[in-house]
Amino acid sequence: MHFDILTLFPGLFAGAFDESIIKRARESGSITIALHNIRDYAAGRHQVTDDTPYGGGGGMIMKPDPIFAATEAVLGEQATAVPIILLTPGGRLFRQSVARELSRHNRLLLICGRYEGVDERVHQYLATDEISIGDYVLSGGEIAAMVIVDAVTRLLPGVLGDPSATFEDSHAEGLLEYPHYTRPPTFRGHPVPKVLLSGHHAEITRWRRQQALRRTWERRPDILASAHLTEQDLAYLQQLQGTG
Ligand code: 6GU
Repeated sequence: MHFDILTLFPGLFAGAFDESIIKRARESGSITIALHNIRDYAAGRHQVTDDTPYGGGGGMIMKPDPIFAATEAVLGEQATAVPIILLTPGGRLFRQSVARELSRHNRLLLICGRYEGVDERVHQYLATDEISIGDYVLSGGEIAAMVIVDAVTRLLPGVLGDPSATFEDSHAEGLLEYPHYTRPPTFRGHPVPKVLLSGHHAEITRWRRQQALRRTWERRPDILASAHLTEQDLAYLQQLQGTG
């Protein structure tokens, strides 16, 4: 996977891509990342990238011409084949299913907008997709771009050592994750649940499933409806409703 990231603040990305899983994915060649400073594509001696909004009001708006020029220079011949994703609070919500969808491409171009706004011509005539990472306000799309690069990279073949790790993760299956424990068996008086020390694998599997169901029911009832549930899962949830 190749990521092109268009931003006014390439320095924000230092660090995020230089540690842990992303670092290893880059070293092994699973991904490549190219940062492009939009300012380099702005015309004139002052290389202006934003301007005041037509119609008045506060804030500065990112000008369309540097963003179009940067995109066209970066993509060249590939301009039609690569998703051009504008990171903006008005975009479709980023979720695991979107990460999975993006991971099927071999190249993505991410445009980091600033919160105050990007000229509408970029939304309408350049971007092929618009994504938001949640219902809160960020100063710009840079952190959203990091989130997308991370979530997509973990899905690429060979990036994580153990393929079962991605499958069992929260959200991958539509449920929150069950609780995890490691040594010591009792920490400050708080013991690890006995079943996990029992060696009964079937019971452990059942307990974990029930914990995942309970957590999801308690914390994210909104995602339960679209989870893949068995008859047994439904019976357990019925039981929870009764005792709840
Ligand atoms: Cl993609 N951009 C900004 N500025 N704020 C956001 C966002 C994006 N996603 C959530 N909040």
